Amino acid sequence: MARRALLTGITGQDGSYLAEHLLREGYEVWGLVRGQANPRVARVRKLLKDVRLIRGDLLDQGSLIAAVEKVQPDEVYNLGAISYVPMSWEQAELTAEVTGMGVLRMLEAIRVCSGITASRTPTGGQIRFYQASSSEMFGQVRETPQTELTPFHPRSPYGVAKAFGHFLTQNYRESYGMFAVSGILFNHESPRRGVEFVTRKVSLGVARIKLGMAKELRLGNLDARRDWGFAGDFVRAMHLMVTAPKPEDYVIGTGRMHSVRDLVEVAFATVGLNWRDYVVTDPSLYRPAEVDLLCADPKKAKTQLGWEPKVSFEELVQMMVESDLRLLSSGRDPEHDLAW
Ligand code: NDP
Ligand code: GDR
Repeated sequence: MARRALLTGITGQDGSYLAEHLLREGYEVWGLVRGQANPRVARVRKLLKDVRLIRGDLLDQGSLIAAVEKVQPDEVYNLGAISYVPMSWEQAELTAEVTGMGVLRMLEAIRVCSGITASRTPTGGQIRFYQASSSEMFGQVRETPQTELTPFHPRSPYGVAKAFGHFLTQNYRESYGMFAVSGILFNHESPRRGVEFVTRKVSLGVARIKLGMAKELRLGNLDARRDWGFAGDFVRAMHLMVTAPKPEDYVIGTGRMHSVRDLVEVAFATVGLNWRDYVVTDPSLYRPAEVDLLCADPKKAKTQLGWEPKVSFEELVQMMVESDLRLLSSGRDPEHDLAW
């Protein structure tokens, strides 16, 4: 019988790539979707035809228990979150509830449905759990590159909520013997990335300027440095972690760091333009507390899981700019149409 996976965050970037990957691997894939008339659900229904959808919300414990009971998954991937860092200052409590407490609710749903209780000899249950942890937990870094052992100093309510979910996942593994793992993923991008994130904002901005639809691109801190990889590569790592012989946490990134300035330079060069002629720095886009630099040391994932990224930074930026040129040229609206 096909293995069954339940994904939260199916309407997001990673949910789409992971669903496709698991379907290729022969899984029966279920996606948890929320809301009464969520327009992203209709698009997912159209684009991920083989995924079965079930209603539920990370804010609603009962709905998660009902979903786990109905789907009877072998694996649960918790990708759902409020994931845009600036929003976590505007709606800190909601971020804590969804991105932090949502992890507790999903772990509890699995625990209750598996009949696992606290005891000296925990049973662990059959369901394997993946938590989407983040390099934002490192925040103000004390060492670089960052490994699984680097201490956390989150710099946003989002990073704090992710740290809560991370420690809780570890705790359920230790307390109940559950197969529960966290992937500490560094920034990963794609043509399906939300338009609010810097890579997609840049690829769209470049495409608009190239097509004569805009004259400038307003950005915040150009000095911030990140380890940017391709989302399609990173979802393979999630699956490898969940199907590994032992439950362990892994850092996933490329090990190469670039600044936002490097990003705009490469993106504008893709269409033969000089970024200096178009980019405007806007102080209102700076964050109350910035994460200056993040760079992964993915040695453990390479050694133990055999995972390595395939797409380079330059190939990723080119892929995103070309996709947005196609999207805009075909008259579609990037704020409302998915780029796939
Ligand atoms: P997206 O922002 O693209 O997707 C977020 C998903 O969360 C959406 O499907 C959204 O659904 C869902 N969601 C939001 N609120 C709730 C809720 N109350 N209940 C259930 N689902 C909800 O994120 P990504 O795909 O980029 O990231 C996936 C996960 O990985 C996130 O947890 C993110 O924090 C984490 N992460 C991402 C990294 C990256 O670089 N992309 C790096 C490290 C971690 P809806 O359509 O209903 O709003
Ligand atoms: P990040 O991604 O906060 O790292 O979180 P984002 O793309 O939003 O920012 C990256 C860096 O770029 C700087 N920046 C800008 N960012 C945005 N969004 N818009 C701008 O105009 C702009 N100008 C400069 C930011 O200051 C920042 O330093 C992402 C999310 O996917 C999280 O959910 C995930 O956990 C982390 O990556 C790893």
